[in-house]
Amino acid sequence: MSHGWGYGPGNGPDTWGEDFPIANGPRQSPINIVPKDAKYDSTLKPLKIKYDPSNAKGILNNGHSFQVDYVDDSDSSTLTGGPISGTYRLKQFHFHWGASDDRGSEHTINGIKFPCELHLVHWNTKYPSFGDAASQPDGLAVVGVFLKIGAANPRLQKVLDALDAINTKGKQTTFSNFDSKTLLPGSLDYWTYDGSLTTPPLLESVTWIVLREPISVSPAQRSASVFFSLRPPSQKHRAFKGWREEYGAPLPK
Ligand code: SG7
Ligand code: ZN
Repeated sequence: MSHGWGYGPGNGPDTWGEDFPIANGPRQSPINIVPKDAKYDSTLKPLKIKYDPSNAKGILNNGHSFQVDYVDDSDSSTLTGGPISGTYRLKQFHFHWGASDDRGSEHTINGIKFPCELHLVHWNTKYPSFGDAASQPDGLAVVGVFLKIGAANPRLQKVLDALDAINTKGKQTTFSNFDSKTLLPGSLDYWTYDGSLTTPPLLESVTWIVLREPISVSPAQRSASVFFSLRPPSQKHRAFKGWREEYGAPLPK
């Protein structure tokens, strides 16, 4: 795998372990979430999310995904509560799209894949920087949101409109005044487990918080991102290897 990791036939998830042995580690993500096996944990708190739209800085095509980056030099955009202790700052959000509507998400629910999964990445401010936090067991907290095909989602449009400007790897453009809280669903019910980054270096530093309620994206909006061809193909190799116990906040039946 000397040419670097990716999602193609020769450098996809099943090969990542060659350069990143942690791929076979004990807390690798993503996982298949089985709601009926999740244990209700009364000590889990509600999520508290405070995002300052003026912290949005730019949108970047990193070659694997596109991400919206935030200024993170103060506690103005933070995640607290839920399963985490202390304060985590928003660093960026990004999406994982599939090549077709029946795949794309990294996590699955009862084996079901969604066409897309949004990840909001936060780092623990008990460490000096994102880079330092990224290798610590309690360094990162990522909120995962599934996207389903349905009604057009006006809150996503500004992100999708920016994609034309970043259609090749390494391109970036300014992206300002965006409230990422508007991307979240109405309910903040979640499943949580201790996991990892889902791309190399696969560091086992992520407290995953996967929201139960998906948000919607219309077929037309979906195609705006598909031309982009940054979507991971199926994540079958590692994603659904095993089952793991999750701990959930109260979820309606
Ligand atoms: C995406 O997913 C990028 C990465 C991210 C990775 O490929 O957004 O971000 C950067 C800065 O390259 O890696 C360290 C990090 O955030 C994995 O993130 S994820 O586990 O939330 N999917
Ligand atoms: Zn991700």
